[in-house]
Amino acid sequence: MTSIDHSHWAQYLFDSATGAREVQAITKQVDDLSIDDAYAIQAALLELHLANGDSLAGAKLGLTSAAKQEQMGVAEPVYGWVPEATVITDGIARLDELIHPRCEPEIVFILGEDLAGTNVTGDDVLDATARVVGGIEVIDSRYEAFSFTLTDVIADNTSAARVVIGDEGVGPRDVDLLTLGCVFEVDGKITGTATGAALLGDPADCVALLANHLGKHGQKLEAGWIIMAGAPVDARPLGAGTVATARYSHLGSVTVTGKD
Ligand code: OOG
Ligand code: MG
Repeated sequence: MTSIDHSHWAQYLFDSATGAREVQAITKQVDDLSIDDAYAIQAALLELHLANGDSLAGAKLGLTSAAKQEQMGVAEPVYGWVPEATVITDGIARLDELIHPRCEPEIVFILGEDLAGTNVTGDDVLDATARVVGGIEVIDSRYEAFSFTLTDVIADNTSAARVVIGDEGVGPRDVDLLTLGCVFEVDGKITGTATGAALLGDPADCVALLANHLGKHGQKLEAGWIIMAGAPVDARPLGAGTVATARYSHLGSVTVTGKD
């Protein structure tokens, strides 16, 4: 790790998110931001949210599909946190609290048991999962023009901003997660279709990657947490009046509406 001031950049991103004001990417100001530095900033950012009264609802992956990797120009999965205050229960994303939000479908694992260690497999994930539900994530990069490098987006908690979790769900072994279908519809137009296999071949393997990433840092995924496996299709802008619906083959439908 370098001499980068992690708490400074965490505060920078915290202020950007809470003030809904975009900021310049860190790598435009710092030459040598390593992946370890970026996760250290992310950890310090989470601490700021927790110190501000938030709690932890779960964790997430990003950039686990070819569609997303190509859209964002970053070719590696990333890991982040889901603070409780980002979980919205009325399906409304308030745009005055956000910068330039986009929405994307998510396959969400609700854990019934902890997942710890560094050798977690997709099978272990299915064993530890209570239910799989559909969701929509609202992402909102804190960076200008929604543009970033790998380490910028890691530091920025992988653009996490809001999430809507569906209330229909299935047991993890009651469906084939590889052929689970998702149709993403924005303002009545289908903008993307995919199956679960779009997520690095298997959504459960994605969650295993996240568990192993945390395991390396002495952390674990915890029972009761929600885990987003990553969007299987492109994210779309969420503006005032935008209505986005993700329709899943076995998980019902989830809708988010953008409101001024
Ligand atoms: C990074 C977050 C990606 C996903 O599901 O791929 C993500 C971004 O696209 O801003 O959450
Ligand atoms: Mg996502």
